[in-house]
Amino acid sequence: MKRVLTTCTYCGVGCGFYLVSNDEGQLVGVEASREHPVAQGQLCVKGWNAFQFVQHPDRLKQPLIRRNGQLSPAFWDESMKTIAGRLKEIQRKHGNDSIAFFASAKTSNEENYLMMKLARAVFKTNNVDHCARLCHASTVVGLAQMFGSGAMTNSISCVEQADCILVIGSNTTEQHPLIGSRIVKAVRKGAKLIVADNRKIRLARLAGLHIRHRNGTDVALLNSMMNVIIREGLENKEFIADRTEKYEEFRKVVEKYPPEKGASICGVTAEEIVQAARIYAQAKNAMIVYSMGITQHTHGVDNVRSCGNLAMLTGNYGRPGVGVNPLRGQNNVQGACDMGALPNVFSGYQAVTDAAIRQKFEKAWGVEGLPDTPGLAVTTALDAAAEGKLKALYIMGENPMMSDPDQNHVRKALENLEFLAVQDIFETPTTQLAHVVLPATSWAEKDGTFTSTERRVQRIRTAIEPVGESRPDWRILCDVAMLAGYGGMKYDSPKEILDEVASVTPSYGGITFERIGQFGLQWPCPNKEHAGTPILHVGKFTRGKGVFAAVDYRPSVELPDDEYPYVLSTGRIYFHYHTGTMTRRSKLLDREERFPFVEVNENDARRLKIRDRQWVCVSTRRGEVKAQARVADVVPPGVLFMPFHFEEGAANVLTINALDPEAKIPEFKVCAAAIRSTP
Ligand SMILES: Nc1nc2c(c(=O)[nH]1)N[C@H]1C(S)=C(S)[C@@H](COP(=O)(O)OP(=O)(O)OC[C@H]3O[C@@H](n4cnc5c(=O)[nH]c(N)nc54)[C@H](O)[C@@H]3O)O[C@H]1N2
Ligand SMILES: Nc1nc2c(c(=O)[nH]1)N[C@H]1C(S)=C(S)[C@@H](COP(=O)(O)OP(=O)(O)OC[C@H]3O[C@@H](n4cnc5c(=O)[nH]c(N)nc54)[C@H](O)[C@@H]3O)O[C@H]1N2
Ligand code: SF4
Ligand SMILES: [Mo]
Repeated sequence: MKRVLTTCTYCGVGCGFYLVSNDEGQLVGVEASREHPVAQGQLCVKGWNAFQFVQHPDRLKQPLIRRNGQLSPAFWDESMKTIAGRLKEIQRKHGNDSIAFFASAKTSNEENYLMMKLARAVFKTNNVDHCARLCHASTVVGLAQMFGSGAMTNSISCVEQADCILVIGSNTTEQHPLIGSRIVKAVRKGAKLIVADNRKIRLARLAGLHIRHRNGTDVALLNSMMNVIIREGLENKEFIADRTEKYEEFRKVVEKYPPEKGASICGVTAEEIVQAARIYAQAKNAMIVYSMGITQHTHGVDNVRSCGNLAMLTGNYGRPGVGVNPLRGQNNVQGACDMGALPNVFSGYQAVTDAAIRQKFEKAWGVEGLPDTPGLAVTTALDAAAEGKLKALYIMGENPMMSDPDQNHVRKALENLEFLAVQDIFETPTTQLAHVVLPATSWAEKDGTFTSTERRVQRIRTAIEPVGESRPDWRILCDVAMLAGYGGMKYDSPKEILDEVASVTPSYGGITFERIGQFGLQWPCPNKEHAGTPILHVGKFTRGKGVFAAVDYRPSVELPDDEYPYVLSTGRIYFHYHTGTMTRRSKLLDREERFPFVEVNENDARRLKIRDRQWVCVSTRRGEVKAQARVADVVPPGVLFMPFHFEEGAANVLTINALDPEAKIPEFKVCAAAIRSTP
């Protein structure tokens, strides 16, 4: 048996464990690491089963090229030449910005860095983005403006040092299980827990206060809480005076939200709001934990700002057990953002609009004329494709047919492209529309680094040989660059790539394979002597002073009416991961949840004569899907909840392609829907 220490490929908690393989090179299991600072010898069910999909017979084993309408096996050589050739041709014909690149939060930092380098240095476009757009784009925009950094302010270990934890729009025990278990531990030790989420998630049962406000009303809720805090003199006047600016403008807006007003917008009682405000503001150390319930709205950035405001108002920054903690979702979504797989920044959030920064990258990469205007995002690139303005798309490790809103719109967009290349480990509804499909190796077959939600940069290590003819994403990207005529992307290993990242990225300046060692380093880590940074904004915000934001409540764009009387909210469950490509190919996980389902409140179900486990039809203005009803009191009356893991009952057939104006994140959490039983 061989044991290789690596990092979990599923969520952003970033647990470390050993992958175990036998003499035949077959992965046979996972062994926990007691020494790992986050996992501490534990894992969730996805971690324990993370080896199962890797050598699944369905793995893509050779490239595919579309011939006479059919995808058929091809040689690497021909496939790579086709990709480089077609992209160059389309660039010549339609201009640099007719091509877009989707990087991947499932792949390594090194691979994301190369994808953004390929887009910018070789094809001279800023059209590069990844699934953070569908996830924490609101966080990256909102928190960066207020504090100068869009990452989690504190570390996972801080959870146990908090006296009060406000969990708002995060189903932590299912989606970030090893953070969820720390919250449970903290509560057992006496921390006060407030859950603001209208679903009865597991943490809600443990909470001293469970606020079940209407989806999409968080700004009103938080403004009202802050109204109470100011009214009762519970704000931290010293912190406000010393460390913040624009307080007065903010206070004027908050004054408009007495708890009675918040209560009527949110559908809760004023008393609950007052109680929440007091519990949070009176705690010595209060921590906010949030995720998709906050970000995935057309007012996602405003929601994020409200969370930032609440923590500033009470001085909860810059020490253990406090802060604003957006739990980043994918294993490496923090890293993909850090690496600049975003349309407006190079690695380390260095703006493409800054001439000095562009010059630095031009010199480092040996190129001229790096593009200076922000490019298209995942969502706006698909819109551009649907309108015929975008002509080619190169996707590495994303499945937009399943993960972007309004599947019919996405299909139309992808079918409209002159050229689509997709690099994945399995066939997906997205690869099915491609002109060329490339088989990538999975995380178990390559070296590199992932950055977890607490900014911890950790190693992944090769445990087994590549499956079939698959190749690591980083090698594929280097070859595309070379075939497209660029000589500046030749590397022998991911280690060399990370060294280049460190040389151009201040926050990663001191991060190397050697220094990461067994347990990683938390950025900012500016130089080789620096020990990393577990807590941000100590003594001073990254940008200097923290800026309060004056935000007003704006309703979601599509609210229930007579025809579509329910609010449909979408999300995820413990046993499955995203578009299901990996978890649905893991025996144990697949056995737990096999069918698409929709949660319905028991009162609604009674009225509609829908029984538990009965098949129903859920419809919106975009389309309809069949799913099993889960009748319980998890969702409140008037709300339906569907996970988006199931291809045969895809939630994103139903969702609305409405975007936050600043972050361009879709409103995955609210649209109007109808439900009926199927004959
Ligand atoms: N098992 C599993 N774990 C995962 C993933 C997975 O697919 N499966 N995906 C990973 C990724 S990429 C991400 S981004 C995270 C996401 O992790 P989470 O954000 O925790 O997951 P979601 O289920 O999308 O939504 C969380 C909660 O938001 C609530 N919510 C919906 N609308 C609102 C609202 O308007 N206000 C408030 N306050 N709450 C609302 C929902 O009721 C839900 O309970 O999970 C990561 N971990
Ligand atoms: N309705 C609804 N839709 C949502 C959400 C929601 O809450 N509701 N949440 C959104 C969020 S937060 C997110 S993060 C997105 C996720 O959206 P996606 O990123 O599109 O979803 P994944 O299933 O994680 O897709 C990753 C793809 O990468 C492949 N892959 C895995 N490892 C590798 C590798 O090493 N190399 C390569 N090349 N490929 C690899 C997988 O097989 C899979 O096809 O979904 C979004 N969509
Ligand atoms: S909590 Fe997240 S990182 Fe840890 S084992 Fe589970 S899925 Fe993997
Ligand atoms: Mo995500």
